[in-house]
Amino acid sequence: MASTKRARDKEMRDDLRGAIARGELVAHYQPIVDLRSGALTRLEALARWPHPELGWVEPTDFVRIAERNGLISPLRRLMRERAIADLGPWRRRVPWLRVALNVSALSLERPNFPDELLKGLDEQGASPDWFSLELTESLLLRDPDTTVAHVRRLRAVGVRVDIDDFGSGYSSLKHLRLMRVDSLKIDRQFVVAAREEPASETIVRAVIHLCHDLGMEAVAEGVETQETLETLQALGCDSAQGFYLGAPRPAGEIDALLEGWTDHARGLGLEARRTGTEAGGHILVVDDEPAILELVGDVLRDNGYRVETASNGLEALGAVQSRRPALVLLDVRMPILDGAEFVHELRQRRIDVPILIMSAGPTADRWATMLGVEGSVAKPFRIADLVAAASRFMPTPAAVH
Ligand code: G
Ligand code: MN
Repeated sequence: MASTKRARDKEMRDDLRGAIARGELVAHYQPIVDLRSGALTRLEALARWPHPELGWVEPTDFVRIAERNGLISPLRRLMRERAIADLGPWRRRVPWLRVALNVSALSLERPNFPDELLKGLDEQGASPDWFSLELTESLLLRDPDTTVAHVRRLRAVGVRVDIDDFGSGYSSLKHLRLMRVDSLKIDRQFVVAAREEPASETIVRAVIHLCHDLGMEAVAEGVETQETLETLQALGCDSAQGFYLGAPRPAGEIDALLEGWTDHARGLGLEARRTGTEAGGHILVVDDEPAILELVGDVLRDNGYRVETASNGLEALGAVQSRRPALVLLDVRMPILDGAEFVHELRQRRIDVPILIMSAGPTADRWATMLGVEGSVAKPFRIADLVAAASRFMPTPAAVH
């Protein structure tokens, strides 16, 4: 028996080695969706191996073989090169789109991992903000110091780092104490069961809170029904992925997916905004803190202004594209797309709107200068200051009766 298994393993290993060398592995892509705006934010690249006898082989069946036989590095490289080549044209349509690559902790802790990744991007004319890495915990962190240093370095240059399958396997709370990441992907076993099983719902709710309290985004995987989607929205989950939102599909089908995305998202009951340039004569307030949105919104409305709100840069981008505001009041630190990225995206689209940075104390002015925007309002501000700032850009409208 054992020898048969060994022979089979050896055969698989040789087949895999050949397939990688010949570039036969392909990537399928699955959408990750922002639940507030309905925007498609990332595509997870999932390796698929078309085996001549076995049909499509899933990563769970070949990544382990690759890891044990020194094939993981060439496999990762092949997937990365594929993903960059595929993503380039897609980003022309959806400029914030990133591709998510799965990386095991074992790969990440290799000494040359960040250099190799960044050099690879550079060679293909891509930049770090094209990417997110999904850390899978197929092994315990053997060398936490190196892993932490690599995560920090990659995030500092703009690569997103997310923890995959959170709550299962070896992914643990300890890692969150060790390092900052962008999001936790809540393992699908909890998401699938959340509707029926109170314990799972409690776990999902708690992980969402944990994410928000640590300044991270919560992502749910394995969304298979409308009911689950609604539960996640009610719990304040930021993003989601799953067969219901979109199954993994070959690169050749992604253009059509992007093309029809707005209608698709609307069909799911998500508010994907259409683009347009209708002038709004209103103020757009952007902050991830609901209390600030409420307060600033109330003050401005009391002073006769019309107000729209958005809770991150991505939502704000959608809002600006559908109804051009007369002024944007912009927070800097926000999940998904922060204030600086929002300004950058506006410039790329040649959209010119006056912006005032809302940020704590002296940093507000520094941010405004650095981003080259009209000015700032330092938090905490007095109501009179806020109204005075707004009236510099929009004449005070008649008070609302
Ligand atoms: O753990 P990770 O998220 O990397 O796993 C990705 C795998 O999960 C893919 O192989 C994909 O086909 C599968 N998958 C994607 N969406 C769903 C879903 O909604 N339900 C289930 N059961 N599997 C999914
Ligand atoms: Mn993943």
